[in-house]
Amino acid sequence: MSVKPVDPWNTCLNTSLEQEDPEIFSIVENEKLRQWSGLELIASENFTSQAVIEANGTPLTNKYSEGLPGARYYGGNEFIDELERLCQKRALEAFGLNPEVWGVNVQPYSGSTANFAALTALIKPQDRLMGLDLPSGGHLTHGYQTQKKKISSSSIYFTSMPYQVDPTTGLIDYKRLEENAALFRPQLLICGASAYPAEWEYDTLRKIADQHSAYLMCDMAHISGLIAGNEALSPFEFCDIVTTTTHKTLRGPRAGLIFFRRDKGDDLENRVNQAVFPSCQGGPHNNTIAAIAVALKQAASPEFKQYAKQVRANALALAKALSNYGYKLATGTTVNHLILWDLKPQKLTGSKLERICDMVNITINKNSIAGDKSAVTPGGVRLGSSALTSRSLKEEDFVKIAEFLHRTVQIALAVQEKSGSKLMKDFVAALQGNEEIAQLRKEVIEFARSFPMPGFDPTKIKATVAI
Ligand code: DSN
Repeated sequence: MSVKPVDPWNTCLNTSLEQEDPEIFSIVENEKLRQWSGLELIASENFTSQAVIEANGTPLTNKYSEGLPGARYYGGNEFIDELERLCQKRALEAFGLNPEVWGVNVQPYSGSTANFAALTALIKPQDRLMGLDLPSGGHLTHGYQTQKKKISSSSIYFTSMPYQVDPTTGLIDYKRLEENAALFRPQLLICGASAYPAEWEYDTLRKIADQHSAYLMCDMAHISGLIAGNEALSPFEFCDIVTTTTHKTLRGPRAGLIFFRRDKGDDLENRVNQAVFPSCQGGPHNNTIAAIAVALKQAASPEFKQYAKQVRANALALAKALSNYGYKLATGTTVNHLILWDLKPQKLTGSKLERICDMVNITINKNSIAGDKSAVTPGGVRLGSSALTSRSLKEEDFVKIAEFLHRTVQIALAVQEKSGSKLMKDFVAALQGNEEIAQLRKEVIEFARSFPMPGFDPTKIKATVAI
């Protein structure tokens, strides 16, 4: 069969990104070079697989499919239905769930939208919810507000009261939570966090929720890969709703999932599905759903269990090595993929360590430590092991990373001293031209580039910058 020629004004439709848009192409290539040449320690990030990246970049992006498999608003969805059903099946399998007890909506665009849809499904505007406070390691979407401002839609549209960690232990104060819940009488209790290096007492949380006939929701985004790999307790036995992103420890594309109980008798299935579409979203991103399905298949494999185990072993090795240098960690250790490093004893802010780490190609983020006076200048940083474990680093490599981090802190302290000021601008000015930083950066790049890169071939990068 012969195919008719392309209209001249349409030739752009079949041209490669490199030819069609060199500007965007080079940004992508430069970012690949950055990812390969640095140590990625942001606890919420990961390096996804080539298969996930391929699925994400498919013509499935062309299709509208509002509704659910078998009940769509537009035609032409026979393959999209097959895709979404397969993704749902794999999501349940990855977490060992019985399809008679649990169902899942795989359409949320990401974690924050999944959470807002879950709140929309579970409670009414102005109803009361309790989530872990952001300065205690909780997430914005679990009801965060400050003294002056309701920050998240979860505090704007609902009435929120946080629970917190005990600043001396770094662990959730469940007793105080129970007492406060007795006064606040929440209709929804949310567990899950962005920066909590300890396990959750799901049974205690269920008991507190039951005292108020409240729903219990878990946002397992940070640890969903560990749960799939049986390296963290599963929240499913105790919760009514479980949400997650798919791109953190789960190592998929950027998206979200909402699991709902089918056996509760109050139609959570319909309420969640309606909340996702039409209440909060429009058409699902089918290319992303394909990529989630690929990631979930990988997450159910025996190899992924080994990965999850190694993620924890690496985080623990880093925690021990930092402790051996005398540093203070929230809770003193970690049981998962992340470490919350309290820099207050060093009299260094998290912002300063983040900035200097950027200069030596170590990517971390500043983070509040319980008891911090200001969220703008948090007293610590958060480190995570999931991304570098995907690059095949092992415990001894994380000990080496602790050494790099220790050297960075020492340089930062010397520079802070020299600048004669605590101001960030003076610190940044004093960092310029520092030879120790240049030397450390060289060593970090060499070390980072000695490990494989998931998702793409680092020898084929066509960067337009030198790193
Ligand atoms: N930004 C993610 C995190 O760091 O935990 C979640 O929104």
